[in-house]
Amino acid sequence: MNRWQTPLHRDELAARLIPHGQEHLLRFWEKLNDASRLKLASQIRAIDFGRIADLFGQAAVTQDWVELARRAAPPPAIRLADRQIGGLFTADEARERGVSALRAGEIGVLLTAGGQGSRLGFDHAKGTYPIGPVSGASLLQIHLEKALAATRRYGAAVPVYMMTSPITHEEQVAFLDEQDRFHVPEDDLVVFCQGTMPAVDAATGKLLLAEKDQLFLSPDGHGGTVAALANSGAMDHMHRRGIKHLFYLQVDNPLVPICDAEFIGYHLLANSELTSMAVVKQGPRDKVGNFVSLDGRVHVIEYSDFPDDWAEQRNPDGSLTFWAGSIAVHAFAVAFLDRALAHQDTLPFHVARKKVPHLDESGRRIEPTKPNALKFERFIFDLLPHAENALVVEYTEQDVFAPLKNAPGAERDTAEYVRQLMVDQHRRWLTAAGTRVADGVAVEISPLWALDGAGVAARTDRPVEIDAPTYLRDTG
Ligand code: UD2
Repeated sequence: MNRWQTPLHRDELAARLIPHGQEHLLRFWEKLNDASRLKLASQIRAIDFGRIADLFGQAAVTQDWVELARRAAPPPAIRLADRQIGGLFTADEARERGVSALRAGEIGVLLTAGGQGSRLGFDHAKGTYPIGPVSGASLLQIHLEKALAATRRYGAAVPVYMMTSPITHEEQVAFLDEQDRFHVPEDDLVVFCQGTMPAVDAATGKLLLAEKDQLFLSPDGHGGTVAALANSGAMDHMHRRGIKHLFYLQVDNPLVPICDAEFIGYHLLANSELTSMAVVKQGPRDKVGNFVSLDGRVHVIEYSDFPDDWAEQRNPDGSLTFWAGSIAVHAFAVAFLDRALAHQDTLPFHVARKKVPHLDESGRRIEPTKPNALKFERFIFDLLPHAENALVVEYTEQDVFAPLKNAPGAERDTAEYVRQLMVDQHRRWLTAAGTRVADGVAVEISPLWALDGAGVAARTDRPVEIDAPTYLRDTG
């Protein structure tokens, strides 16, 4: 008899569960084979039941966002208009500073790619979505080619730290292998998986079983990146490679100007530990987080938590007082992440009510029709109030933000919307450089052909005229 079959082993698990009222997790134990018992036991052992009980207890005490929002002011920011008139630092100074850090090999990329395309009706890891308007290139290809293009431009490697989730990890690793990791050198792409949190019944706080041998677990939010960087060894890799700052993005937005030298430059010149890219919200209810300043610290208040009357406030010129929308692009000082890790509980958990399918007492699968469970997630932007000299830098939305989030038919953020914004951007770059692009013709530029408008202008082999759908890329 191996040790997993001994009654003692069941007792040991029960002893862990009973004090927290979670012994129902062993309800099907007698029916499980060895492998299933092993699986369930290791999941139970990984859970801090005391913490889950605390989170369930706190879930009823909701954060008073209204009170917080009323104390908030717009965040410290480098606005586009300031940059035109010189401001704190000029755009040229910032670009120069950013370029020198890139040339010194101090910058890495942190890409969170744990999400699935379920909201899009795409049953795969979102990063594998073929978004390229002409090429059909995946989101991952576009991001990795940008990092590779930055490596070539600045003559120093820009390693990419890519976070997957348990549901998307194997698929994305296989996808990258099939595509020869888009030619990113072995030591310049570190793929690591984020952690999970159990879901609990919203009424009782009891953990839910997805299968007889399997807890219902879901990704712990993009705030889980910090712990996952450390647990996976990615943090050590960064230290070994001398990476001092990370350019952070989420996989769903192919317009992100990865390693934009000007953005990195502001972050460095301001001695900021965490700098965020912002766009001017088009309307008060835009579905982006709001950057605000509260008691001298920068915070993000999610769109769903921002009270309407406060979001609708306007300046005398008619512009929104709370103008700064978060597009989930940041620069982090690695030393700041080290400090955050030393205080593991820096990031709070947010509670979301969701529909979670599970097994009932008799082992029957329940597919709830309304939210029945609580899920717990950490958000990366909750690090902002802990950062010294945190800063927001304004960019023009059409240059930096086209996230793929919605299925066809939605007003924005659909595949069609994202492709149109990509084509518009590439057309603007070509037209500014002197190429004539016929009306209505789709044109797409591979980041390895040109990383940005300056890259397009520098191409001496740029076509004079484009009158059919074209994908500009290096074939050599
Ligand atoms: C996020 C921001 C919102 C705004 C918007 C911009 C939150 C809570 N809100 O809204 O303020 O900036 O993005 O696009 O973040 N991810 C993981 N693991 C996780 C959860 C998320 O890797 O556990 C990644 C995932 O790849 C996804 C991305 O983060 O693409 C964004 O997550 P989301 O789609 O849940 O966030 P959303 O659109 O509600």
